[in-house]
Amino acid sequence: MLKSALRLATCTLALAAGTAMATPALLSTFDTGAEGWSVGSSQGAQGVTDFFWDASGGHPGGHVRARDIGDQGGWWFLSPLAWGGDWSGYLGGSVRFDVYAIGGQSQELNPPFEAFVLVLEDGGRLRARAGAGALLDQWIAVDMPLVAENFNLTNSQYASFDEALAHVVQLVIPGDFVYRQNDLTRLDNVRVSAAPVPGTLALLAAAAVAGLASRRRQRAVRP
Ligand SMILES: [Ca+2]
Repeated sequence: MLKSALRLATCTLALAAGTAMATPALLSTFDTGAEGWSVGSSQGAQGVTDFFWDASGGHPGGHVRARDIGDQGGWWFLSPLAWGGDWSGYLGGSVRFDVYAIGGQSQELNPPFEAFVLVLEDGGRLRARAGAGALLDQWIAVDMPLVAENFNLTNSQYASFDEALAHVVQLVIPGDFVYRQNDLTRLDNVRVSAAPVPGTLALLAAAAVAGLASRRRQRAVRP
């Protein structure tokens, strides 16, 4: 009896943990297409080429990829404009993506993968602060919490990170990682998630413990 009650409590806790996980609000796994993503560069259409959706070679399944044309400037992946809007609900959540930069003729001067940008309605930018340089020839998971200390607000009229987050136009993920190389870069599993609801897990865990105690009482009064 106690075993079954404990099992019930364990199930309830597992359910609670699942409930507390943030549901991805924006997600591209590229399993059936490019899902509205595109590319851009500092030289317009002259800086990037061969953008296409590949049904395999992702992490896993499909992914999108592109490469440099020239050796100057930079290029990047652009989210669908439908991803823009008020991101206030993602405050404390995170931006995640998997990126794979293929090393070619050079391994020099690798900027970090984490340096993605949120374009804002007033033309300003929220730039993710990044640390280490890129690691080439392997899938790298970037996971950046959407909190003020991780971003620089530039060229914007918005007073704070929180205010700027309410005016997002587009997510821009860099694709150019090696100076003066025709970078070939893959992108997969882009995910923008809200923070878990605080206290949900604790409340449901408390409910599970209360349920267990109640069953113990019921057992005690049985003949
Ligand atoms: Ca995929």
